[in-house]
Amino acid sequence: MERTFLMIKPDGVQRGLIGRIVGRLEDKGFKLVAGKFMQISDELAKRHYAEHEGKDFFDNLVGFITSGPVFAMVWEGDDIIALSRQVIGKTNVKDALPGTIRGDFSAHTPHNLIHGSDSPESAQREIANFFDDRELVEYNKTLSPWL
Ligand code: RTP
Ligand code: MG
Repeated sequence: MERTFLMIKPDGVQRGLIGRIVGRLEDKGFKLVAGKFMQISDELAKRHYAEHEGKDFFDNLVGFITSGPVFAMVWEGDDIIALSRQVIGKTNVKDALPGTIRGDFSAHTPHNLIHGSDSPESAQREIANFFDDRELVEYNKTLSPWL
């Protein structure tokens, strides 16, 4: 079982899409492990997006992600890192297919509604950036994961 860090960005919060985006993740069958509605500091934003430091869009990206509250989450499932990025859709809205969160709800890059970790290393780092271990809830889903 794999874990990933998913975060509804300020545009998703402002547009009132938290419920529908979380619903897509629940519909897929992923298991929610942690969730936190919060305002990201400048320092946390820079740490979260450290891989993009030095790129021309970095300052805009930090400004965007700190422009309002976000809904940070940890989810669990088999191959969830790759699978959740499929559910999310491509970074550029022109490439994000209908049926994906970005394809269905976003019309403007880089305001693409939700972040998803891109590798096990990123997931581990990003989860640790946002959550203490004791905030990750251990429980069994009553149904088998494939139901
Ligand atoms: P994310 O990290 O947010 O899940 O998105 P991603 O993996 O699909 O895309 P990534 O390459 O990691 O880029 C992070 C976020 O930066 C913004 N961005 N702007 N050229 C640009 O202006 C540009 N490129 C990327 C997007 O918000 C993207 O999601
Ligand atoms: Mg990324």
